[in-house]
Amino acid sequence: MSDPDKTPTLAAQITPHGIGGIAVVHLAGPDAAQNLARCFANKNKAACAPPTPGEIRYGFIVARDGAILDEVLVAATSAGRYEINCHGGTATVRGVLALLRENGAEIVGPVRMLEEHGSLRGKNAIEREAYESMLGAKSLLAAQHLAAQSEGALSRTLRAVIGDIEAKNYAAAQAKTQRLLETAPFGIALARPPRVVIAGKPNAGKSSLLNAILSYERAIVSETPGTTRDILSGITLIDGIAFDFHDTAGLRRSDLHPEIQGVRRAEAAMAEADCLVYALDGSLAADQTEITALAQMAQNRRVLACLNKSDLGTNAQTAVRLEEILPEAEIRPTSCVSGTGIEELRQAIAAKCIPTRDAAPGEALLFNEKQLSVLLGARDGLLADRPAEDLPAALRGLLESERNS
Ligand SMILES: Nc1nc2c(ncn2[C@@H]2O[C@H](COP(=O)(O)OP(=O)(O)OP(=O)(O)O)[C@@H](O)[C@H]2O)c(=O)[nH]1
Ligand SMILES: [Mg+2]
Repeated sequence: MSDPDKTPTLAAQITPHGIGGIAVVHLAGPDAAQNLARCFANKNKAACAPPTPGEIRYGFIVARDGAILDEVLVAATSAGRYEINCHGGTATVRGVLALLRENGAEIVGPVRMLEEHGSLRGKNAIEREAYESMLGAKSLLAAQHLAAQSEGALSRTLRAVIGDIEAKNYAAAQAKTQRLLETAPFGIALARPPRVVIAGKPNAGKSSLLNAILSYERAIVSETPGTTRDILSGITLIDGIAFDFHDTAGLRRSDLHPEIQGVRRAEAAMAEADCLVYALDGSLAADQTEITALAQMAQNRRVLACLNKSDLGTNAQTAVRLEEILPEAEIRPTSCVSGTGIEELRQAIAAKCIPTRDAAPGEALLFNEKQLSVLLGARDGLLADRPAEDLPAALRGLLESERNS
């Protein structure tokens, strides 16, 4: 059993996994120097001491049986912290990490390494989560805003809200809470691109819409109804924000096993969508069952109806039926042949998913569902005549370091 009070010696690959010229492994902790000394050899392949802080040494990583694993450059970035520059390639790095483990290090991911021995040390849970989300950011805009949260933008605002509540300055706390809640759809979308599912009957033009939205031929398009079976996805940026689009099988009854499976997958994707783009061939008369189903969908989720094939003319009856169940702004005429309406559809999707996008650089943003739910609770508490005593505790819970809590 390891001593829980003792900081462990950790090893982590901090460059991405895959094939590359160089891979960097970090080794840090109280036993890092001994660990490295057991497997590091100099240019003459003789055992040698690891470098001292500020020094870089050329040498080899040598297995216990004397086999050379890799030719490396080892830098000591500070006392007990080493950067081993190995040759890239999954097998080499795996071998080096396995040897460091045999020598006593715990193998961890880059975020854990940063938490224990790097720039995440001292950050609270929110700041670490922001950092982790920033590593997976799909756009520069997302990376910038998440970096600001990692640097403390949201933590500072939450502390200010707690301070306002403790000083019984409820109006100020309410105003800050309200602003944070407004930012949530934007912040959450930056941390996890909204899932937009394109659904509808076979041949409505769903795959054509996906291709037009992504601006490349992601999906097979054909005049044969029932072409798409599997879910096809693609990420694209709209005004600098990433959206995750999914094309699905046309919804219809079928006796064919693959098509039945396709429709099941489509329905499952629709259930998980942040926004549903329901495509209709707008040149044809829509059937009432489809309109009724669409009206039901629109009751509990974000839905946009797409009257596709507008270049073939729009069936007046279909347009009227849609207007009976959806606001005009949510009915988008499009043509995948001429491109008409595609940019407007993209903008409508972005507006539907993210009503407020006016966050200033560096502004505090809520960026995950847990934060949203705590802040919704805080707002309700603040709206009550006497705000609950435990409100500051709930907000503080977000800030606490998960590892120490
Ligand atoms: N005129 C016209 N034809 C279109 C338009 N969009 C798609 N089509 C055509 O309609 C047919 C079906 O298009 P798809 O994009 O494959 O339709 P889908 O909804 O994905 O069909 P399934 O995968 O079978 O469910 C193809 O022949 C397309 O070229 C459009 O806006 N105008
Ligand atoms: Mg298709």
